[in-house]
Amino acid sequence: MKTNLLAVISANAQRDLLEKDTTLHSLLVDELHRQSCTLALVASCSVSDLAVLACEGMFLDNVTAEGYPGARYHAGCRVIDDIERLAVSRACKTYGARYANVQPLSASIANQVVIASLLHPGETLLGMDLDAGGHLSHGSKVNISGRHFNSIPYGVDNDGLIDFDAVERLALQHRPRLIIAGTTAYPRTIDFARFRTIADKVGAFMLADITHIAGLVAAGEHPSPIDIAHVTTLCTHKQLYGPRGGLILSGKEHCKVVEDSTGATLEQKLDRGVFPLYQGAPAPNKIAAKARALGTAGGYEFKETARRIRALATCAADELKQLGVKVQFGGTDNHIVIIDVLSTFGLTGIVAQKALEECGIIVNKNRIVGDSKPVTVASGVRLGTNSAAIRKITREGMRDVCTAIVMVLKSVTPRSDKEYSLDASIRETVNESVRNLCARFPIPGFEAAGEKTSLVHTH
Ligand code: DSN
Repeated sequence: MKTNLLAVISANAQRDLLEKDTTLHSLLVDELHRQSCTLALVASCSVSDLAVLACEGMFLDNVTAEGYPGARYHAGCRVIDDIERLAVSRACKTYGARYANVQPLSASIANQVVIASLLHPGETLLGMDLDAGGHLSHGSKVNISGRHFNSIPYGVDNDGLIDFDAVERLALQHRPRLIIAGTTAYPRTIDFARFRTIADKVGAFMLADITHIAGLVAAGEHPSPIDIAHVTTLCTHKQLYGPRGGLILSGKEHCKVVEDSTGATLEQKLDRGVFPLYQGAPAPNKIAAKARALGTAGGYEFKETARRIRALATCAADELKQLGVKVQFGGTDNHIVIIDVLSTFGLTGIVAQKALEECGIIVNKNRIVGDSKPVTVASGVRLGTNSAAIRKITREGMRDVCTAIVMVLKSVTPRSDKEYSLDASIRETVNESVRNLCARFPIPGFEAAGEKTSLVHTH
Protein backbone atom coordinates (compact mmCIF):
# COMPACT_ATOMS: atom_id res chain seq x y z
CA MET A 1 0.00 0.00 0.00
CA LYS A 2 1.24 3.51 -0.82
CA THR A 3 2.46 5.38 2.26
CA ASN A 4 0.84 8.74 2.95
CA LEU A 5 4.04 10.60 3.73
CA LEU A 6 2.22 13.67 4.99
CA ALA A 7 0.24 11.58 7.48
CA VAL A 8 3.48 10.02 8.76
CA ILE A 9 4.98 13.47 9.30
CA SER A 10 1.82 14.71 11.05
CA ALA A 11 1.83 11.68 13.34
CA ASN A 12 5.52 12.23 14.14
CA ALA A 13 4.78 15.87 14.89
CA GLN A 14 1.93 14.97 17.24
CA ARG A 15 4.10 12.38 19.01
CA ASP A 16 6.90 14.91 19.42
CA LEU A 17 4.54 17.47 20.91
CA LEU A 18 3.21 14.99 23.43
CA GLU A 19 6.69 13.77 24.42
CA LYS A 20 8.39 17.16 24.55
CA ASP A 21 5.72 19.48 25.88
CA THR A 22 3.08 17.80 27.96
CA THR A 23 1.90 21.13 29.36
CA LEU A 24 1.03 22.54 25.96
CA HIS A 25 -0.31 19.20 24.75
CA SER A 26 -2.64 19.03 27.68
CA LEU A 27 -3.91 22.58 27.01
CA LEU A 28 -4.60 21.64 23.39
CA VAL A 29 -6.55 18.58 24.49
CA ASP A 30 -8.55 20.72 26.92
CA GLU A 31 -9.44 23.14 24.15
CA LEU A 32 -10.42 20.32 21.79
CA HIS A 33 -12.68 18.96 24.48
CA ARG A 34 -14.17 22.41 25.16
CA GLN A 35 -14.96 22.98 21.49
CA SER A 36 -16.47 19.50 21.15
CA CYS A 37 -18.71 19.67 24.20
CA THR A 38 -19.98 23.24 23.92
CA LEU A 39 -22.10 24.91 21.29
CA ALA A 40 -20.38 27.88 19.62
CA LEU A 41 -22.90 30.45 18.46
CA VAL A 42 -20.41 33.30 18.07
CA ALA A 43 -21.17 34.77 14.65
CA SER A 44 -17.54 35.39 13.78
CA CYS A 45 -16.28 31.94 14.64
CA SER A 46 -16.47 28.71 12.81
CA VAL A 47 -14.83 25.31 12.40
CA SER A 48 -11.84 24.75 10.12
CA ASP A 49 -12.14 21.75 7.86
CA LEU A 50 -9.73 18.96 8.87
CA ALA A 51 -7.93 19.06 5.52
CA VAL A 52 -7.48 22.81 6.06
CA LEU A 53 -5.92 22.09 9.47
CA ALA A 54 -3.62 19.55 7.81
CA CYS A 55 -2.34 22.26 5.45
CA GLU A 56 -1.93 24.76 8.29
CA GLY A 57 0.20 22.29 10.22
CA MET A 58 2.54 21.58 7.32
CA PHE A 59 6.17 22.36 6.60
CA LEU A 60 5.49 25.01 3.95
CA ASP A 61 6.24 27.71 6.51
CA ASN A 62 9.87 26.57 6.22
CA VAL A 63 10.02 28.56 2.97
CA THR A 64 10.61 32.31 2.81
CA ALA A 65 8.83 33.62 -0.27
CA GLU A 66 8.67 37.41 -0.36
CA GLY A 67 7.02 38.62 -3.53
CA TYR A 68 4.62 36.85 -5.87
CA PRO A 69 4.69 33.66 -7.99
CA GLY A 70 7.41 33.96 -10.61
CA ALA A 71 8.80 37.11 -8.96
CA ARG A 72 10.14 36.14 -5.54
CA TYR A 73 13.03 37.61 -3.64
CA HIS A 74 14.23 34.15 -2.59
CA ALA A 75 15.11 30.88 -4.28
CA GLY A 76 13.33 27.61 -3.49
CA CYS A 77 9.82 28.82 -4.25
CA ARG A 78 8.85 26.60 -7.22
CA VAL A 79 6.24 24.61 -5.30
CA ILE A 80 5.06 27.56 -3.21
CA ASP A 81 4.51 29.44 -6.49
CA ASP A 82 2.26 26.65 -7.76
CA ILE A 83 0.34 26.53 -4.47
CA GLU A 84 -0.20 30.29 -4.50
CA ARG A 85 -1.32 30.21 -8.16
CA LEU A 86 -3.77 27.45 -7.24
CA ALA A 87 -5.17 29.49 -4.35
CA VAL A 88 -5.52 32.57 -6.58
CA SER A 89 -7.30 30.69 -9.35
CA ARG A 90 -9.66 29.01 -6.87
CA ALA A 91 -10.42 32.37 -5.23
CA CYS A 92 -11.24 33.89 -8.62
CA LYS A 93 -13.39 30.90 -9.60
CA THR A 94 -15.29 30.83 -6.30
CA TYR A 95 -16.26 34.49 -6.51
CA GLY A 96 -16.23 35.14 -10.26
CA ALA A 97 -13.39 37.59 -9.60
CA ARG A 98 -10.67 38.58 -12.04
CA TYR A 99 -8.04 39.41 -9.46
CA ALA A 100 -7.21 37.83 -6.13
CA ASN A 101 -4.46 38.37 -3.60
CA VAL A 102 -4.29 35.47 -1.15
CA GLN A 103 -1.45 36.75 1.03
CA PRO A 104 -3.17 39.03 3.60
CA LEU A 105 -2.79 37.55 7.06
CA SER A 106 -6.26 38.73 8.05
CA ALA A 107 -9.24 40.62 6.66
CA SER A 108 -8.30 43.57 8.89
CA ILE A 109 -4.93 43.74 7.16
CA ALA A 110 -6.65 43.33 3.80
CA ASN A 111 -8.77 46.39 4.65
CA GLN A 112 -5.70 48.38 5.72
CA VAL A 113 -4.03 47.45 2.44
CA VAL A 114 -6.98 48.70 0.39
CA ILE A 115 -7.22 51.93 2.36
CA ALA A 116 -3.49 52.65 2.25
CA SER A 117 -3.24 51.72 -1.43
CA LEU A 118 -6.03 54.04 -2.55
CA LEU A 119 -5.80 56.93 -0.06
CA HIS A 120 -3.03 59.19 1.17
CA PRO A 121 -2.83 59.62 4.96
CA GLY A 122 -5.35 62.23 6.09
CA GLU A 123 -7.74 61.64 3.19
CA THR A 124 -11.38 60.88 3.94
CA LEU A 125 -13.14 57.54 4.10
CA LEU A 126 -16.76 56.76 4.95
CA GLY A 127 -17.38 53.54 6.89
CA MET A 128 -20.04 52.04 9.10
CA ASP A 129 -19.78 53.07 12.73
CA LEU A 130 -18.44 50.27 14.94
CA ASP A 131 -21.33 50.82 17.35
CA ALA A 132 -23.84 50.47 14.52
CA GLY A 133 -22.35 47.13 13.43
CA GLY A 134 -19.27 48.13 11.43
CA HIS A 135 -15.72 46.92 12.02
CA LEU A 136 -12.64 48.37 13.68
CA SER A 137 -10.83 48.55 10.36
CA HIS A 138 -13.62 50.60 8.73
CA GLY A 139 -12.46 53.84 10.32
CA SER A 140 -12.76 53.34 14.07
CA LYS A 141 -10.80 55.98 15.95
CA VAL A 142 -8.97 53.28 17.93
CA ASN A 143 -7.77 51.66 14.71
CA ILE A 144 -5.15 52.91 12.25
CA SER A 145 -7.97 53.36 9.70
CA GLY A 146 -9.45 56.07 11.92
CA ARG A 147 -6.21 57.49 13.24
CA HIS A 148 -4.27 58.01 10.04
CA PHE A 149 -7.26 58.78 7.85
CA ASN A 150 -10.14 61.18 8.24
CA SER A 151 -12.90 58.70 8.93
CA ILE A 152 -16.56 59.69 8.84
CA PRO A 153 -18.99 57.14 10.29
CA TYR A 154 -22.45 56.32 9.00
CA GLY A 155 -25.03 54.36 10.94
CA VAL A 156 -28.43 52.78 10.86
CA ASP A 157 -31.92 54.24 10.95
CA ASN A 158 -34.56 53.70 13.65
CA ASP A 159 -35.40 50.28 12.21
CA GLY A 160 -31.76 49.27 12.42
CA LEU A 161 -31.28 49.29 8.63
CA ILE A 162 -28.34 51.01 6.93
CA ASP A 163 -29.33 54.65 6.64
CA PHE A 164 -28.63 55.23 2.95
CA ASP A 165 -29.99 58.79 3.04
CA ALA A 166 -27.38 59.58 5.68
CA VAL A 167 -24.68 57.74 3.71
CA GLU A 168 -25.48 59.91 0.67
CA ARG A 169 -25.70 63.12 2.66
CA LEU A 170 -22.37 62.44 4.38
CA ALA A 171 -20.76 61.48 1.09
CA LEU A 172 -21.89 64.71 -0.59
CA GLN A 173 -20.77 66.74 2.43
CA HIS A 174 -17.35 65.14 3.01
CA ARG A 175 -16.46 63.91 -0.52
CA PRO A 176 -14.68 60.74 0.71
CA ARG A 177 -12.08 59.03 -1.45
CA LEU A 178 -13.38 55.64 -0.25
CA ILE A 179 -16.75 54.30 0.89
CA ILE A 180 -16.73 51.00 2.80
CA ALA A 181 -19.77 48.72 2.67
CA GLY A 182 -19.28 46.08 5.30
CA THR A 183 -20.62 44.94 8.65
CA THR A 184 -20.01 42.61 11.56
CA ALA A 185 -23.36 42.72 13.33
CA TYR A 186 -25.91 43.36 10.62
CA PRO A 187 -28.46 40.63 9.94
CA ARG A 188 -30.02 42.12 6.82
CA THR A 189 -29.07 41.94 3.13
CA ILE A 190 -26.60 44.60 2.06
CA ASP A 191 -27.55 46.65 -0.99
CA PHE A 192 -24.12 46.93 -2.62
CA ALA A 193 -25.50 48.64 -5.74
CA ARG A 194 -26.88 51.50 -3.64
CA PHE A 195 -23.43 52.05 -2.12
CA ARG A 196 -21.86 52.11 -5.57
CA THR A 197 -24.36 54.66 -6.84
CA ILE A 198 -23.42 56.94 -3.96
CA ALA A 199 -19.70 56.31 -4.48
CA ASP A 200 -20.01 57.24 -8.16
CA LYS A 201 -21.83 60.47 -7.29
CA VAL A 202 -18.78 61.69 -5.38
CA GLY A 203 -16.04 59.94 -7.37
CA ALA A 204 -15.14 57.62 -4.48
CA PHE A 205 -13.77 54.10 -4.57
CA MET A 206 -16.00 51.44 -3.07
CA LEU A 207 -14.75 48.63 -0.86
CA ALA A 208 -17.11 45.77 0.05
CA ASP A 209 -15.94 43.89 3.14
CA ILE A 210 -17.90 40.63 3.00
CA THR A 211 -16.01 38.96 5.83
CA HIS A 212 -19.14 37.93 7.70
CA ILE A 213 -21.11 36.73 4.68
CA ALA A 214 -18.29 35.30 2.55
CA GLY A 215 -19.82 31.81 2.39
CA LEU A 216 -23.32 33.08 1.67
CA VAL A 217 -21.97 35.17 -1.22
CA ALA A 218 -19.92 32.24 -2.58
CA ALA A 219 -22.99 30.01 -2.44
CA GLY A 220 -25.34 32.56 -4.04
CA GLU A 221 -27.25 33.03 -0.77
CA HIS A 222 -26.44 36.75 -0.68
CA PRO A 223 -25.92 39.13 -3.64
CA SER A 224 -22.29 39.41 -4.69
CA PRO A 225 -20.46 42.75 -4.72
CA ILE A 226 -17.55 41.50 -6.86
CA ASP A 227 -18.43 43.43 -10.03
CA ILE A 228 -20.13 46.27 -8.15
CA ALA A 229 -17.40 47.34 -5.74
CA HIS A 230 -13.93 48.28 -6.94
CA VAL A 231 -12.48 45.95 -4.32
CA THR A 232 -13.86 43.22 -2.08
CA THR A 233 -12.18 41.85 1.04
CA LEU A 234 -13.03 38.86 3.18
CA CYS A 235 -11.64 36.43 5.69
CA THR A 236 -11.35 32.72 5.06
CA HIS A 237 -12.13 31.34 8.51
CA LYS A 238 -15.74 32.33 9.15
CA GLN A 239 -17.93 30.93 6.40
CA LEU A 240 -15.33 29.33 4.15
CA TYR A 241 -14.33 26.99 7.01
CA GLY A 242 -10.73 27.75 6.11
CA PRO A 243 -7.72 29.11 7.98
CA ARG A 244 -7.64 32.46 9.75
CA GLY A 245 -6.58 34.82 6.99
CA GLY A 246 -7.72 37.39 4.45
CA LEU A 247 -8.32 37.74 0.72
CA ILE A 248 -8.51 40.75 -1.56
CA LEU A 249 -10.59 40.40 -4.72
CA SER A 250 -11.55 42.59 -7.62
CA GLY A 251 -13.97 42.11 -10.46
CA LYS A 252 -14.33 43.81 -13.81
CA GLU A 253 -12.49 46.98 -12.75
CA HIS A 254 -9.31 45.21 -11.66
CA CYS A 255 -7.30 46.82 -14.46
CA LYS A 256 -8.69 50.33 -13.97
CA VAL A 257 -5.91 52.92 -13.89
CA VAL A 258 -6.03 54.45 -10.41
CA GLU A 259 -2.86 56.52 -10.39
CA ASP A 260 -2.61 58.84 -13.35
CA SER A 261 1.01 59.87 -12.73
CA THR A 262 2.36 56.30 -13.00
CA GLY A 263 -0.46 54.59 -14.85
CA ALA A 264 -0.73 52.02 -12.02
CA THR A 265 -3.81 49.84 -12.15
CA LEU A 266 -6.01 48.82 -9.26
CA GLU A 267 -4.53 45.33 -9.08
CA GLN A 268 -0.97 46.64 -9.22
CA LYS A 269 -1.69 49.04 -6.37
CA LEU A 270 -3.28 46.26 -4.32
CA ASP A 271 -0.42 43.82 -4.94
CA ARG A 272 2.09 46.45 -3.87
CA GLY A 273 -0.13 47.32 -0.96
CA VAL A 274 0.10 43.79 0.40
CA PHE A 275 3.81 43.46 -0.34
CA PRO A 276 5.92 45.45 0.41
CA LEU A 277 3.68 48.16 1.93
CA TYR A 278 2.02 46.04 4.65
CA GLN A 279 3.58 42.61 4.78
CA GLY A 280 6.91 40.97 4.16
CA ALA A 281 7.10 37.24 3.51
CA PRO A 282 3.69 35.57 3.31
CA ALA A 283 2.62 32.52 5.35
CA PRO A 284 2.72 29.62 2.86
CA ASN A 285 0.90 27.22 5.21
CA LYS A 286 -2.04 29.60 5.29
CA ILE A 287 -1.97 30.04 1.53
CA ALA A 288 -2.17 26.26 1.09
CA ALA A 289 -4.98 26.10 3.65
CA LYS A 290 -6.84 28.85 1.78
CA ALA A 291 -6.39 26.90 -1.46
CA ARG A 292 -7.93 23.86 0.24
CA ALA A 293 -10.91 25.80 1.62
CA LEU A 294 -11.50 27.53 -1.71
CA GLY A 295 -11.31 24.15 -3.44
CA THR A 296 -14.54 23.10 -1.73
CA ALA A 297 -16.35 26.47 -1.81
CA GLY A 298 -19.05 26.50 -4.44
CA GLY A 299 -19.54 22.71 -4.42
CA TYR A 300 -22.83 21.00 -3.62
CA GLU A 301 -22.00 20.28 0.03
CA PHE A 302 -20.74 23.82 0.57
CA LYS A 303 -23.98 25.25 -0.84
CA GLU A 304 -25.98 22.94 1.39
CA THR A 305 -24.06 24.25 4.40
CA ALA A 306 -24.65 27.86 3.35
CA ARG A 307 -28.38 27.18 3.03
CA ARG A 308 -28.32 25.54 6.47
CA ILE A 309 -26.53 28.57 7.95
CA ARG A 310 -29.42 30.79 6.87
CA ALA A 311 -32.16 28.30 7.68
CA LEU A 312 -30.87 27.82 11.23
CA ALA A 313 -30.57 31.56 11.82
CA THR A 314 -34.10 32.16 10.55
CA CYS A 315 -35.34 29.31 12.70
CA ALA A 316 -33.57 30.76 15.78
CA ALA A 317 -34.97 34.25 15.17
CA ASP A 318 -38.51 32.90 14.75
CA GLU A 319 -38.30 30.65 17.78
CA LEU A 320 -36.84 33.34 20.02
CA LYS A 321 -39.58 35.76 18.99
CA GLN A 322 -42.14 33.04 19.70
CA LEU A 323 -40.62 32.69 23.17
CA GLY A 324 -41.08 36.42 23.78
CA VAL A 325 -37.51 37.56 23.12
CA LYS A 326 -36.97 40.95 21.49
CA VAL A 327 -35.11 40.18 18.27
CA GLN A 328 -33.38 43.20 16.77
CA PHE A 329 -34.06 44.09 13.12
CA GLY A 330 -37.16 41.87 13.36
CA GLY A 331 -35.25 38.81 12.17
CA THR A 332 -32.41 37.92 9.84
CA ASP A 333 -31.42 37.38 6.20
CA ASN A 334 -28.02 35.88 7.01
CA HIS A 335 -26.34 33.95 9.85
CA ILE A 336 -26.72 36.60 12.55
CA VAL A 337 -29.46 37.05 15.13
CA ILE A 338 -29.16 39.89 17.63
CA ILE A 339 -31.32 39.81 20.73
CA ASP A 340 -32.03 42.60 23.18
CA VAL A 341 -31.40 40.91 26.53
CA LEU A 342 -31.77 44.11 28.54
CA SER A 343 -35.38 44.83 27.63
CA THR A 344 -36.36 41.14 27.45
CA PHE A 345 -34.70 39.77 30.60
CA GLY A 346 -33.38 42.84 32.43
CA LEU A 347 -29.82 41.55 31.88
CA THR A 348 -26.81 43.19 30.32
CA GLY A 349 -25.10 41.54 27.36
CA ILE A 350 -22.02 40.64 29.41
CA VAL A 351 -24.10 38.94 32.12
CA ALA A 352 -26.08 36.99 29.50
CA GLN A 353 -22.83 35.97 27.76
CA LYS A 354 -21.25 34.72 31.00
CA ALA A 355 -24.38 32.88 32.20
CA LEU A 356 -24.81 31.12 28.85
CA GLU A 357 -21.13 30.16 28.80
CA GLU A 358 -21.57 28.51 32.20
CA CYS A 359 -24.20 26.33 30.51
CA GLY A 360 -22.10 25.43 27.45
CA ILE A 361 -23.64 27.95 25.04
CA ILE A 362 -21.01 30.31 23.64
CA VAL A 363 -22.19 33.73 22.40
CA ASN A 364 -20.90 37.29 22.51
CA LYS A 365 -22.31 40.45 24.00
CA ASN A 366 -23.21 43.00 21.37
CA ARG A 367 -24.41 46.57 21.42
CA ILE A 368 -27.88 47.16 20.03
CA VAL A 369 -29.15 50.16 18.11
CA GLY A 370 -29.16 53.19 20.44
CA ASP A 371 -27.48 51.17 23.21
CA SER A 372 -27.04 53.06 26.50
CA LYS A 373 -24.39 50.63 27.79
CA PRO A 374 -20.69 50.73 26.92
CA VAL A 375 -19.24 48.15 24.54
CA THR A 376 -17.77 46.14 27.43
CA VAL A 377 -21.26 45.72 28.92
CA ALA A 378 -23.77 46.08 26.03
CA SER A 379 -27.50 45.41 26.08
CA GLY A 380 -27.61 42.66 23.50
CA VAL A 381 -26.22 39.31 22.51
CA ARG A 382 -25.23 38.28 18.99
CA LEU A 383 -25.84 34.72 17.83
CA GLY A 384 -24.48 33.13 14.66
CA THR A 385 -24.98 29.78 12.99
CA ASN A 386 -21.73 29.01 11.10
CA SER A 387 -20.59 26.34 13.55
CA ALA A 388 -24.08 24.90 14.12
CA ALA A 389 -24.50 24.50 10.36
CA ILE A 390 -21.27 22.56 9.90
CA ARG A 391 -22.33 20.29 12.78
CA LYS A 392 -25.56 19.69 10.81
CA ILE A 393 -27.73 20.64 13.74
CA THR A 394 -31.37 20.33 12.72
CA ARG A 395 -34.09 22.96 13.05
CA GLU A 396 -35.53 20.97 15.93
CA GLY A 397 -32.11 21.02 17.61
CA MET A 398 -31.88 24.78 17.08
CA ARG A 399 -35.33 25.27 18.60
CA ASP A 400 -34.15 23.29 21.65
CA VAL A 401 -31.11 25.56 21.90
CA CYS A 402 -33.37 28.63 21.84
CA THR A 403 -35.52 27.16 24.59
CA ALA A 404 -32.37 26.52 26.62
CA ILE A 405 -31.14 30.08 26.06
CA VAL A 406 -34.42 31.49 27.35
CA MET A 407 -34.48 29.07 30.29
CA VAL A 408 -30.97 30.16 31.33
CA LEU A 409 -31.56 33.88 30.94
CA LYS A 410 -34.82 33.74 32.87
CA SER A 411 -33.06 32.04 35.77
CA VAL A 412 -30.32 34.67 36.12
CA THR A 413 -30.48 37.15 38.99
CA PRO A 414 -28.44 40.25 38.13
CA ARG A 415 -26.49 41.94 40.94
CA SER A 416 -24.95 44.70 38.86
CA ASP A 417 -24.13 45.31 35.18
CA LYS A 418 -21.46 42.62 35.39
CA GLU A 419 -22.32 40.44 38.40
CA TYR A 420 -25.08 37.85 38.69
CA SER A 421 -26.08 34.52 40.12
CA LEU A 422 -27.46 31.56 38.21
CA ASP A 423 -29.75 28.81 39.41
CA ALA A 424 -27.48 25.77 39.85
CA SER A 425 -30.04 23.19 38.77
CA ILE A 426 -30.70 25.07 35.53
CA ARG A 427 -26.95 25.21 34.91
CA GLU A 428 -26.69 21.46 35.36
CA THR A 429 -29.75 20.64 33.24
CA VAL A 430 -28.77 22.89 30.33
CA ASN A 431 -25.14 21.76 30.37
CA GLU A 432 -26.33 18.19 30.16
CA SER A 433 -28.66 18.86 27.24
CA VAL A 434 -25.97 20.87 25.38
CA ARG A 435 -23.51 18.00 25.85
CA ASN A 436 -26.10 15.59 24.47
CA LEU A 437 -26.79 17.83 21.49
CA CYS A 438 -23.06 18.17 20.80
CA ALA A 439 -22.66 14.39 20.98
CA ARG A 440 -25.53 13.94 18.51
CA PHE A 441 -24.07 16.57 16.18
CA PRO A 442 -20.29 16.37 16.61
CA ILE A 443 -17.84 18.68 14.87
CA PRO A 444 -16.88 16.76 11.70
CA GLY A 445 -13.67 14.84 12.41
CA PHE A 446 -13.79 15.53 16.15
CA GLU A 447 -16.11 12.62 16.95
CA ALA A 448 -13.56 11.03 19.28
CA ALA A 449 -13.30 14.23 21.29
CA GLY A 450 -16.72 13.85 22.90
CA GLU A 451 -15.09 11.80 25.64
CA LYS A 452 -12.08 13.43 27.24
CA THR A 453 -10.42 10.12 28.07
CA SER A 454 -10.36 9.02 24.47
CA LEU A 455 -8.05 11.94 23.63
CA VAL A 456 -5.23 10.81 25.84
CA HIS A 457 -2.42 9.49 23.72
CA THR A 458 -1.50 5.88 24.34
CA HIS A 459 1.60 4.10 23.08
N1 DSN B 1 -15.14 41.61 14.04
C1 DSN B 1 -15.15 40.58 15.03
C2 DSN B 1 -16.51 39.95 15.12
O1 DSN B 1 -17.34 40.14 14.25
O2 DSN B 1 -16.74 39.25 16.11
C3 DSN B 1 -14.13 39.53 14.73
O3 DSN B 1 -14.25 39.07 13.42
